[in-house]
Amino acid sequence: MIELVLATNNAHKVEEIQQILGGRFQIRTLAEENISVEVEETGASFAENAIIKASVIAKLTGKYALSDDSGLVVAALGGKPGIYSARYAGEGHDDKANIIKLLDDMQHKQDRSAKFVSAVALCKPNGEVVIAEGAAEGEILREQRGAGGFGYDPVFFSHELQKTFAEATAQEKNAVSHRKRALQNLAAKLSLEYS
Ligand code: ITT
Repeated sequence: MIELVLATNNAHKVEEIQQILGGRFQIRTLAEENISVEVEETGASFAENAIIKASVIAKLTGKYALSDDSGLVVAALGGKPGIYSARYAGEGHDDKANIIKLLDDMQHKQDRSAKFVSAVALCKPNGEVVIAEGAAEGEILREQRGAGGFGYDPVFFSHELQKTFAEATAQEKNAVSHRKRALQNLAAKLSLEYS
């Protein structure tokens, strides 16, 4: 079975990706690889950042590396927080502060539409990269609902699930999420390549 290193420091992403990929790969985390790096996300898009993260980890490990760069794209905010979703309220990964800032910025907005976007990159040991994207449509609520998930999940009302991602079970979220769709699109690209 192919060893696949997940190029992320976000434990929630590890959990979701593991569930979505099932037992098809021998998944390794950065901790299991004894790697402790915070790769600087200098790209101008989700895809560019995903490529940067996967490439660094493939190089460090000599193995296949899979990364996810994701975020919330809000129409009424001109696409913000976008690639800056993790640090919307300032440096660090304070989900609570990010949600408070988002609700504050959206207070007087009528158009509540938003989407989660994920770009996933698979970097092969030879440095070759395959990239794919996925999205999930919904809207931003005026208050938080639910205790599951992570990040902006409590304020993201999924059109498909008719509840927030934080009210959904992990299985429900993983069936329609941006991350699931990106990984599905990646799998389709890879099977084309190997067919
Ligand atoms: P790595 O770069 O180490 O993978 P990170 O958390 O810094 O971890 P990103 O730079 O891709 O990852 O930032 C993504 C942010 O977007 C994340 O911290 C959340 O705030 C938000 N986000 C992405 N996917 C999400 C999801 O499924 N549910 C809720 N929020 C999500």
